[in-house]
Amino acid sequence: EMAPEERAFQQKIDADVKIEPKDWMPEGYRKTLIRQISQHAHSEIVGQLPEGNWITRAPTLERKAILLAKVQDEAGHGLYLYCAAETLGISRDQMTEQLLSGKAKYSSIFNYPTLTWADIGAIGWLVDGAAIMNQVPLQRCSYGPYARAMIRICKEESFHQRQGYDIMMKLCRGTPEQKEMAQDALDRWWRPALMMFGPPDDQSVHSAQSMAWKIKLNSNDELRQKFVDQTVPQAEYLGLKIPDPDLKWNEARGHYDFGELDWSEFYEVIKGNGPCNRERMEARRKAWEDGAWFREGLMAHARKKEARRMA
Ligand code: FAQ
Repeated sequence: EMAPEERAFQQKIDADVKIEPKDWMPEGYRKTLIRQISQHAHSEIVGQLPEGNWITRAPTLERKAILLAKVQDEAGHGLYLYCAAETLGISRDQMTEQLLSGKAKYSSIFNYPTLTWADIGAIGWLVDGAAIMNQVPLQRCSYGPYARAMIRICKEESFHQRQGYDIMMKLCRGTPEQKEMAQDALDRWWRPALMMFGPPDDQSVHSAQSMAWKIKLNSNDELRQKFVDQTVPQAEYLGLKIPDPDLKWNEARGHYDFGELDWSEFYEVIKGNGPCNRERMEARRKAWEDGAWFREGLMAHARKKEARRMA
């Protein structure tokens, strides 16, 4: 039995009326949004690390400038999303604490290493491609500040995706060694990219409630399937082979069938046992500690200004 205010709230959601920060909302809705938006923000921030690894080694000045701009965009997305989460009554410091203590997650994908330049292409093509697939529908999600943040973020993500595909094109039209490097990157990033969409629907604990609240508009498996269908022709155009012997067009379904993923690997990665989890968290911890003097300086300045105002 729903309380009257909760029934009114659900009616608004069902009618596609946006929920705004000062509107009444169930505690579970607020908590779910804080969890998802903050984890999304943390993903953008941690997501700078694998690519940042290649800024100093980009093959040309132009590639370096593009990569630098992309990584800066990710910092911007993170800050945007922290602000959206703050409208729900949590502070950025609290979110950072939750990340550093391991309570808040960030996307599994950023716990894999970037071994060659082709990985920067594969990340743009596949990781940003998956991110867009997930984020375009979120532009229509029920929470106003999150939906609006997604609009600009999606525009930038589509530039990111194209720069990645452009790197892959260049490598695939290059020497045999370059093409091999592109294939190797696809081989390593394909399955982790498919896991970005989250566990299979029958193991997704939050999906049903989040979909009823329109915090999510599609299920994890729906988006994963859409991503496979979109990406297979792109791989064919590059002349690369998707590393899945079970991948096959299914005429009756009108979709590609694809092989079962190793979900034990996914759960290990989100528990903290992926190839780079420790390194990533260490980098974030160091950034937080190294920034302490600056935060203290800001606070001291604010106190001085306040004291002057009161005098
Ligand atoms: N990694 O019940 P569900 C980017 C967790 S894009 C880690 O299905 P939900 C751009 C989940 O949190 C990447 N954990 O969960 C970029 C939950 O655990 P919890 C970020 C995952 O929330 C590109 C548990 O498993 N995008 O950064 C993952 O309904 C290139 C059960 O799962 C977003 O965050 C995972 N892959 O659905 C940046 C988009 N999947 O929280 C740099 C917004 C699931 O109870 C370079 N988020 N879990 O402890 C979402 O759409 C959803 O949160 C899902 C998960 C779809 C990720």
